[in-house]
Amino acid sequence: MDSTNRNTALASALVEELARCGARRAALAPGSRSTPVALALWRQPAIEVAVIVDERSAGYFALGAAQGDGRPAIVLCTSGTAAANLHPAVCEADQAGVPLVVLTADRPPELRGIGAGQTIDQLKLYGSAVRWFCEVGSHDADDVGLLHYRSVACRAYAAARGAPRPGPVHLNLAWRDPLGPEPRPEDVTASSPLALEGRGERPLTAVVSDAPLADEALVDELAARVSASPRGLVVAGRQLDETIAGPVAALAKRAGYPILAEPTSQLRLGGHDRELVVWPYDAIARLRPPALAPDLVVRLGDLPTSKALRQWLASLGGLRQVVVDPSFAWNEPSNQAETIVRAEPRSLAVGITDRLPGASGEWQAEWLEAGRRAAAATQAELEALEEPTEPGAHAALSRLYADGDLVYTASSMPIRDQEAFVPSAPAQVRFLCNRGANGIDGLVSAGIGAAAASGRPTWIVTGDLGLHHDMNGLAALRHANVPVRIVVLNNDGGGIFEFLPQAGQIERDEFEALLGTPLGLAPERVAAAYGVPHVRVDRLDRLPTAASPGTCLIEIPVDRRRNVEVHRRIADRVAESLGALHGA
Ligand SMILES: Cc1ncc(C[n+]2csc(CCOP(=O)(O)OP(=O)(O)O)c2C)c(N)n1
Ligand SMILES: [Mg+2]
Repeated sequence: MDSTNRNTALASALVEELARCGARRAALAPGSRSTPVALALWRQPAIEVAVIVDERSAGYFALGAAQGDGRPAIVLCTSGTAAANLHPAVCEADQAGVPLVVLTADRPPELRGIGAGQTIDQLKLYGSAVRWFCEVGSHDADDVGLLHYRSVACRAYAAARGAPRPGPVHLNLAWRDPLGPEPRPEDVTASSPLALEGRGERPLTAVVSDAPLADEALVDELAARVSASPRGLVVAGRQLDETIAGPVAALAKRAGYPILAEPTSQLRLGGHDRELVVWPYDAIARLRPPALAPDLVVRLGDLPTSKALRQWLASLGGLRQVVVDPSFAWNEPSNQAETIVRAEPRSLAVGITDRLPGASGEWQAEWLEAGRRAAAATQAELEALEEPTEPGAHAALSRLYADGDLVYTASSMPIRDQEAFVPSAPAQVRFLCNRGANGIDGLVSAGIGAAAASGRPTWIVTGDLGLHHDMNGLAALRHANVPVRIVVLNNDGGGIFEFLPQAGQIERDEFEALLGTPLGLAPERVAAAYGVPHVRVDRLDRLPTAASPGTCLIEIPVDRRRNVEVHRRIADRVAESLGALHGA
């Protein structure tokens, strides 16, 4: 603890406890009012600090960092609109269940609401988006004050990590002058060793919790349900736990259930048994083949992004859905789940697998054959195309993803095309995204934060408007000491909107003005502004040589309207190849 003055003592006690709880990373934006905490973070050897000027970017960087190393990340800013700029990342962290400790500096109560500078109402600023808000208070550095700061830090860390659901917490910290480390040793009046030093290596209060284990009766009952439903599917959407892949694959095998896995489920690619992974399920679901309609779905993670899959499952009247969600979210946009299971998924999968007799294999064979045909039809169509296309780009990129890589993918078309066109493969790749609140506003920062915290070579795959939205994020590249390859699918505007009914309902000039919004962005100039090498790839077969092994911005020029056409042609080709299978 730094006993230079009251503020240094309180701030360093808070940071000391966060470090003892396990915090290893902080993103902070500059400002005067936050100096006591900024200095404490900077001087705390266990915590690596990234200083990022733009608070929106710092918030997303911390969000990515928390996903990159699985620990709560700290983000700190000064008072005023700085704190409001953290709001997007807080919303994403809330809805995606990502642990963040948000520290906002504030003026003390006597300086609020009287026209003092840089002061807004920061109390409960993020509303219901945070797991816990605390107005920490302006204490003296006495026993009561220091113990409170230490205790608040432990509680904040625990609440962010998950009690029971991970997410953001917000501590509002008011500081009176002096904000810098001006010596006032008489300020520190605490005498209790616990208040002054805490517990040494260990946090003042360690909060011990774990996802609940399913009891035997529940496992029996779920296993009976799976046994009674030979036409079942495992459906896996975004989730962060790579260790469930093996047990879930084993469950699927014993049950005879195909696995429809979005890349962000961490189940589509990897070293686990992927024999039952059917990756082109988006193309299959568009056709709604009656022979492949399931009667039971066991779902892990979010519902996959594919609208075709969501709509097909929702249309199946008799379908029973079991959602495994240990984090106590209500992650059930279909409103049709029969059961939500609050239990640790690995041991649940093992328990169910052990109780299953084994399956006949006919059902899975039909699904696997459909998957093979859809994959072959997709590939044939992509190979026939000369120019780069968005589906082709994702397929080509996936061939470059190597063991240990991290791929952070933007909302809008990139996340959808990744889901539809990245084949299952053995490379051990971690897929992240901002699909809690689906914003396009912080992808570059989040990707770089994930790269910095994970130490994995990283691919950030974004649209051109996504790059535009977060080009400030490129400034954070200096905090990543691994290669970060930023792939920009440049279709000059919002390509996703071309797929909307509005595209056919309004005049083209209205569409371009209101939705297409071409900016004529020149990625090479954006890259140059931040000193990042830029390469444009006009033919996908040049991608492997163009993608340098180091940090770079790779621009792939594509066409929005042509993209719609390519998607339709692939869908038609898959329909033909599956039609033959199902006699349509
Ligand atoms: C912060 C935020 N603002 C607006 C939107 C609405 N929105 C969704 S997709 C999109 C266009 C994205 O364009 P781009 O990044 O180029 O990707 P593309 O659609 O071309 O694949 C917009 C504006 C959003 N999701 N998030
Ligand atoms: Mg675009």
